[in-house]
Amino acid sequence: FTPEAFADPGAGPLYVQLHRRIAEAIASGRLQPGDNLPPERELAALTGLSRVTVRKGVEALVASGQLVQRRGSGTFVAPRVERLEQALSLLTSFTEDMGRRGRRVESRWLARGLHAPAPEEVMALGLGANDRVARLARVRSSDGTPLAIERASLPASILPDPEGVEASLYAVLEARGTRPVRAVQRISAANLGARDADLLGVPPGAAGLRIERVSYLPSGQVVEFTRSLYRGDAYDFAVELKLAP
Ligand code: 16G
Repeated sequence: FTPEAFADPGAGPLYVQLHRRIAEAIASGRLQPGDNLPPERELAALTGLSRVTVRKGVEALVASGQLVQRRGSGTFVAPRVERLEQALSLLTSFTEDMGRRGRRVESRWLARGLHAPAPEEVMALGLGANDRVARLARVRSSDGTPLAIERASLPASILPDPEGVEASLYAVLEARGTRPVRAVQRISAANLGARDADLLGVPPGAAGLRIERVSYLPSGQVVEFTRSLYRGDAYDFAVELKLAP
């Protein structure tokens, strides 16, 4: 652990600079998961910042999940998340995917309600002029680790009561006979902005996977238009390929 780990202070309040310098040292691998951070007093001496500033910067990194504090033994770089391999060929739900692995599912709701649709929702869902849209936005976690932010839009005719979805959306749809049977999914690379990174407990700018899913009923009616951001450090998407006929 060297002072060079804290090169280039950048701009902003001092504690934000410290936050950024430590976050960058973690992102670049100069600080490794499990590394012990020097005590507050030493960090202050190393960086030339006051102990109050150091404490604020470290607290912000603990809050965003990049550092962990263990009483009595100090502050550590958070352990790397276990990677999950996710098959791409089956139309499954997050709850089912985690259940199959014997993992717990937690969802933190960001928003849930009926709205006037945005133009891209009108397009994706094939809505009419007066149709409303049900929006469900949540951070999806498993065994305490946030893995993805999902923002689902459904026609209100399919989901008139978004507040009624407590856990699994697909379980609610299944019970009503409107579970999708087909979907088109698009995956692209993204760097996570500050807010999304914070929700996922990773440094701002960390690698993410943007996934868009449009799913359909057998009739061809669109059920959901879901935009998700998955943690790039947590997911491997796998698909089986067959020889072209
Ligand atoms: C998956 C789907 C999402 C769907 C959700 C339902 C992807 C990228 N997304 O996460 O489109 O809305 O499952 O999950 O696979 P739930 O039934 O657990 O609420």
